[in-house]
Amino acid sequence: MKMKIRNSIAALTGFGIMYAGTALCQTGETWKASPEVVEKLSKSRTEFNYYEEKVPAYILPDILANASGKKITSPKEWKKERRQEVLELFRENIYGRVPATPYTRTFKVVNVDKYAMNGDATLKQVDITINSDGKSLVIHLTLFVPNKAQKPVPVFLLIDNRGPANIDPTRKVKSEFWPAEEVIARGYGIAVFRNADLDPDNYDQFRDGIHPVLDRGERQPDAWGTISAWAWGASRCMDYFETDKDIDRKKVAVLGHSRGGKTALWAGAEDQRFALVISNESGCGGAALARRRFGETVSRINTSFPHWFCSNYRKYNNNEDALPVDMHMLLGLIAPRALYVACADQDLWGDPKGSYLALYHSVPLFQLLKTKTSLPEIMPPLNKPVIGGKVAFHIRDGAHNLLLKDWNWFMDFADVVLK
Ligand code: GTR
Repeated sequence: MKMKIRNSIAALTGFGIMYAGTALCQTGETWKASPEVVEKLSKSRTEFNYYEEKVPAYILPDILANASGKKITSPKEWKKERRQEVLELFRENIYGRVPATPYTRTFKVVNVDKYAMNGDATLKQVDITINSDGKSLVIHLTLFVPNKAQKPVPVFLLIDNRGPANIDPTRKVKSEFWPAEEVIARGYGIAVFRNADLDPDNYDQFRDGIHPVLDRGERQPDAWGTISAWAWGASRCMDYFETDKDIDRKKVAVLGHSRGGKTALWAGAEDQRFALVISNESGCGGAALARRRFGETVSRINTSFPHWFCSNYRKYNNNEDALPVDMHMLLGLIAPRALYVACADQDLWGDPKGSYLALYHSVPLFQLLKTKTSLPEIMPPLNKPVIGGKVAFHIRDGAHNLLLKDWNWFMDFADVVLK
């Protein structure tokens, strides 16, 4: 049953939520893509859609129903049955499965500076070594904790997908991408590891990084891709946090930008120890609804980055409607924990509106799990973050990037949900 609904944001059907790709009739202040940006991007990438009115009609899978259409009506049903099923669907079809290979891990604090940042913070550098069957890999974790803290602190863990200049432990080079001083000043710990420690970001048939350490036998269509490997690395950092008395292990936020944002979402879905998940401009394969086919598409991402996802994901190239999930369900896997989705107005490639809609349609799950969460149907205006209980969203002016402005809004939310 497919029908196009005009001038209405959504209509409930027996199967899910139906959407129209037509311009929505909205009252109140809201963000709309600048026509100049739309035109410019459309000209530079002619095979992709940047026009809201050209988004096809689509039906989202019902976040509160199981595979046979039966409604999930209680937190118990979700936690005991459906959560695991949804997680499996994302493993099987998008990110791939982590191998069950046994491994050991050790933590070695290789450097401590109690007078970092002119005495404001303590720096710890920790080598997390993974060993399996004589093969090993080291994750280099950098962590600052505020010296004036009277008790264990909440911490932000950034999955760094940029160069080392963004995460300088000596603080000679500073970057808004990882604004350590500002985060320490607000009473949080701040940590980072490089995604490349887990898996260098190139398509090499999975011959480097963690793959040769843990992969066994022939590679399967649901074998973990690079994003899953990076997310697994975030969990190994979490393992370390659980041993560090300066850190409040119940208040760890995982955060990433762009491909790192996709990774943060998957890390939070797989590992429920993360109390707050922050996705900055994660786009396709992250927060943006795949079915909208706005900006980057499944087919494009699987072609440009064939190593990011499991090979099953390619079944959905130009075939998004066949996906048994969409990204509102990925966001739902974070519930009832806290979740922040952020976008930038020039980054239409990452589909800001599709990211907001995914967040909006994850809300019923946060509500089922008895959190006081709600969001307006219409997207907030530029530079006006919206906090709706356990979820938050902003669209910042400017280019695809992670800036101090974003971090400040993330910390405002953390002040509410973590402190
Ligand atoms: C782009 C890619 C996006 C996003 C981005 C990034 O080339 O198409 O999905 O991940 O890279 O990571 O900066």
